[in-house]
Amino acid sequence: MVLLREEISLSRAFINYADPKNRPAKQVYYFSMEFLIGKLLHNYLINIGIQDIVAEGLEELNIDLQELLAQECDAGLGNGGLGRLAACFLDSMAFLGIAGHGNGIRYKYGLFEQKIVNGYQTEVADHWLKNGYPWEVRKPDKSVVIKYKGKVRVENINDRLVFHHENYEPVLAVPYDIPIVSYENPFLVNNLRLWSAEPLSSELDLALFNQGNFTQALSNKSEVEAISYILYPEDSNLAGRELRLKQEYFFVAAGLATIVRNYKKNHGSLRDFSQGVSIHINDTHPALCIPELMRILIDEEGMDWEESWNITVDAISYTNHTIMPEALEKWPLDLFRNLLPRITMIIEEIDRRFKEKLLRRFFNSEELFRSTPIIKEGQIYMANLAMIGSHSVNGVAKLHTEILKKHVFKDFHRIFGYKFTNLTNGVNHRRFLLTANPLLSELITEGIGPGWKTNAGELAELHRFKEDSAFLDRLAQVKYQNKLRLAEIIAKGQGIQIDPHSLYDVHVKRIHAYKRQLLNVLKVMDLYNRLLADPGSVQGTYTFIFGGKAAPGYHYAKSIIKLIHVIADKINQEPRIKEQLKVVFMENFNVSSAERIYPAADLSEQISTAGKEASGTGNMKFMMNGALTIGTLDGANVEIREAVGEDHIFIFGLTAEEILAHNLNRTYRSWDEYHANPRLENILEQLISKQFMENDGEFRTVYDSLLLYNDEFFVLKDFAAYMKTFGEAADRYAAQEQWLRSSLHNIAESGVFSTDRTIREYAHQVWRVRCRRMD
Ligand code: 26V
Repeated sequence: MVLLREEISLSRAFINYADPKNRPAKQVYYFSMEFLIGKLLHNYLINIGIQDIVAEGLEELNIDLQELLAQECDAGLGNGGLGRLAACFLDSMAFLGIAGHGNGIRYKYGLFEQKIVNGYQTEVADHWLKNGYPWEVRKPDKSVVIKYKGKVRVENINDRLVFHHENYEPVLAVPYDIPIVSYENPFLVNNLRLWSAEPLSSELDLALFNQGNFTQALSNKSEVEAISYILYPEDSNLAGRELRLKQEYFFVAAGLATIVRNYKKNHGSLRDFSQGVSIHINDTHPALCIPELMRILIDEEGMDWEESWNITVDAISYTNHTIMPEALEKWPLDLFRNLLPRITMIIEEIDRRFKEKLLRRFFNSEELFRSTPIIKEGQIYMANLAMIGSHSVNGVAKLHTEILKKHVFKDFHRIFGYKFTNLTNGVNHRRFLLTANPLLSELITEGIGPGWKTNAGELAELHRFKEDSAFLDRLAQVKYQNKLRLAEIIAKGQGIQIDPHSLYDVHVKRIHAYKRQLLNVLKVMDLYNRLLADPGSVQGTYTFIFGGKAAPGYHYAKSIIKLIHVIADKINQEPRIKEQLKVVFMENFNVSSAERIYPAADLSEQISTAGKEASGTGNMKFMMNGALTIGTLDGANVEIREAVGEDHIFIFGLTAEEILAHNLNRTYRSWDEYHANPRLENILEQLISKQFMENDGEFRTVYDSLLLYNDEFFVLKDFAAYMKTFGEAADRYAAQEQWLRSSLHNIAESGVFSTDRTIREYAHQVWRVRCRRMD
């Protein structure tokens, strides 16, 4: 590993950045609170192109490369989709020759490790740094002082207001750099910079220490270190805690300070800053980039408001990743003012000027005045700040962007229509296909050559083999081998024997009511009931695989995990059906286990309530690995259907529009579904039956959510359609050759979902930066 790092720095030495032709036109900085990077060694070996030679060398030393790879810790500095997308983007930016760097937080503890105890999720701290991390380089000389609290003194000097931030509490931000190596381009290494919080000076603590004030000395230190201590494990509910806001300002201020410092070193002045720098904010968590850049330009560079504002808006772009109202960030103004007094002043001024302009342009539209201001009723709305302070706003799938424009941000769309674009997500196909599925990758390369690795669109050439039964047989063999591998992992991990010939129906993602793992559970219960009542009523054998973490305080999601385990125990032990159905919950679903699961899946469950899942990216990873999707018309499922055609995907359920109409007109009554469907009625009663569940009414809240609270996520409404469509999928699977053809068809059409495509779109449309790798 040491050798590798030397190689990397060696490769850097070859580039003369002083030579303008080597200097990338523009630097892109991707600000994200989360980077779910997973393991890196395998990725490095593949990207540098030395996997085989390293494997051979290790063999001579009697070391198995796979075993070695397994030793690396999985860097889980993210919750789910948003964080993994950021990691895929870094890879594709490096591949395309964009000077694109990540900027985030070096959490001492990443996303908790999930341990299942008696069917319940428990959380264990993820001390991923405990044995050191070989890929990071600490850069203490590039540290930055971050200022919290204190007071702002305003002075009038020569008719100019000058702002002095005094009596602040300083925190030292120390960067750690992780190299992002480009695929097949050893000369291009980008940087992921993660910031760690440390007390500014040990002397300060020492002074307190020497006075005998030990407790105070230590508590100052831990208060500071708390900032980069832990990743918040909530991905859909903002607790509005001060520490989280501290984290947000921390990596924003540290990142911008170094960017500005570098830029000034190379260009002298900041006048053309936005021509040389793009700052992308991944959701609203880094939205403080807007007031912080304004602060630097005004307070430190002495620019006037107008010029600073133009530079800021021109440099910054924003991606929205969710429309769930409870995940849209808002903060109490008082909390803000106390923690970030100068930043709050700037936000107030941005808000004041925005309202002033609004009044001039839309003087008679009350609705606009109600919805768009940044500060309302004592709260700061971060999405509104992000909309107003950036030149580009994008959603992450076509449907999602439409919902943003027509509903969630419709008033902003009236004002800033020109800012809105759609940039459909992708996944890094070199990680989730080339690296994660070597058998399939070899088969593809044998069939169409290696070009798909650098141009995922070439996967379309696989269509040639649709009628080639020898090729389809080999595709089946590859899938079987991958299923066997997963069966072994499951047997070893939880002692459950699954049949690799059965249909693997896989539902892995964060556990959330809107993602409707419950709908899948109801399906499994129904199959179970039918099989018990009439053994011939269900054909085929099935393995239902679930996986995913629940936010620690999200009780409903935790009950769903328990429910899956109760049903799994019941089914797996039932002698009359255990040969036909199996249910497995994969503990601690993370990037590494995902890389084993996707290649082994037959059916990909993407069954969120239409309109709720912004895009989804697991759906794309499954598709690339030859799984067929059963899903609703939600997020990028819509575009997967567009790509493969409706014969090669199993779509069911209400559309986003229908759901909207039900909500608007209050026309949905979940009791009607209950009464209309005896099978459903039976399952629901089983949920609260002490005999059936063998517990004390533990799932009453789940039952109540469906009936007493009128089933907010339309689980019951979509149940019948889901069962019918699942039946169709099962029939297709039974007709193996047809299934294989569809599977190949999905792989062939998956190229468009590579982040290489997504990043090219960002580069052209948003960042206006050239890709050095030609289009
Ligand atoms: C939101 C919040 C809300 C407040 C507390 C902390 C916290 C942390 C993370 C988030 C982000 C949730 C948004 C998210 O992960 N969205 C997912 O983004 C994926 C990439 O665009 C997309 O595929 C998923 O559909 C979307 O749910």
